[in-house]
Amino acid sequence: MSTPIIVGNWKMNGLSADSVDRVKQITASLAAEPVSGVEVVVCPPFTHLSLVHQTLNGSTVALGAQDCHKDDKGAHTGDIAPSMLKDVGASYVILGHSERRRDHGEVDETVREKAVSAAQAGLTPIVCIGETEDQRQSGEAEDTLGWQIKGSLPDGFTGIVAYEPVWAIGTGLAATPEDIKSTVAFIRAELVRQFGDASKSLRILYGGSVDAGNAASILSIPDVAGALVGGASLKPDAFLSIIRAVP
Ligand code: G2H
Repeated sequence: MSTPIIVGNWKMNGLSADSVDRVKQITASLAAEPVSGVEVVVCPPFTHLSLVHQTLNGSTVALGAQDCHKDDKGAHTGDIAPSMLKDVGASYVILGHSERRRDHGEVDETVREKAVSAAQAGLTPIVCIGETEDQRQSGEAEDTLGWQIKGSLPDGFTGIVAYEPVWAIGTGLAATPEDIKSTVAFIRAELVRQFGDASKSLRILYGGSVDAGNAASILSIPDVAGALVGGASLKPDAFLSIIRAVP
């Protein structure tokens, strides 16, 4: 069985001192009461990456970024290359989050190109997929996920897939364990159908309003290998409770 992973997506929140303070609280708690068999990743805003990396200072907590460009250099004003993330100590990068698809018009093809470049730079891509409320209501959730898997994941993908139903993100209304179980089973079947048996070992995370109260029930769902946590990852106590809820 693959190692569960809890990823904190801090999104566009706080200043550098807030990120440093947060990571100090997380690492101090994990040093005092270590957890075994769980990977922990924090994904601060770009401008905090280097400082957070210095603050992690050899801790077991890994560093991730929230996006990268599809190219590794060139005339792309305001963008960040995968190798630049690697250079400041990142090991993971979140790609295709619905907020980037919404705010920056990212489409599956872009996400796939980014996943290729990220992996070439030595980063582990965490590729997000998920249906909107409209797609869910009109019975198109599975078709949407199928197309996103086909479009966003490159052949030979060895990263992580995060199932994040858009209607559950930041709403406080996580999907029910029953819904997550059946959708993750669909995603697994679709991965195997499209990419073959090698994709049986890919980790599938759930994201969308995971908090200290619902983490244990979500993380015990078969084939859910962890969580991508937004709002609750900004509160060290809540994030630590989620980490400690991994069965
Ligand atoms: C979904 C999630 C983190 P939240 O975006 O990726 O955010 O936990 O706040 O719903």
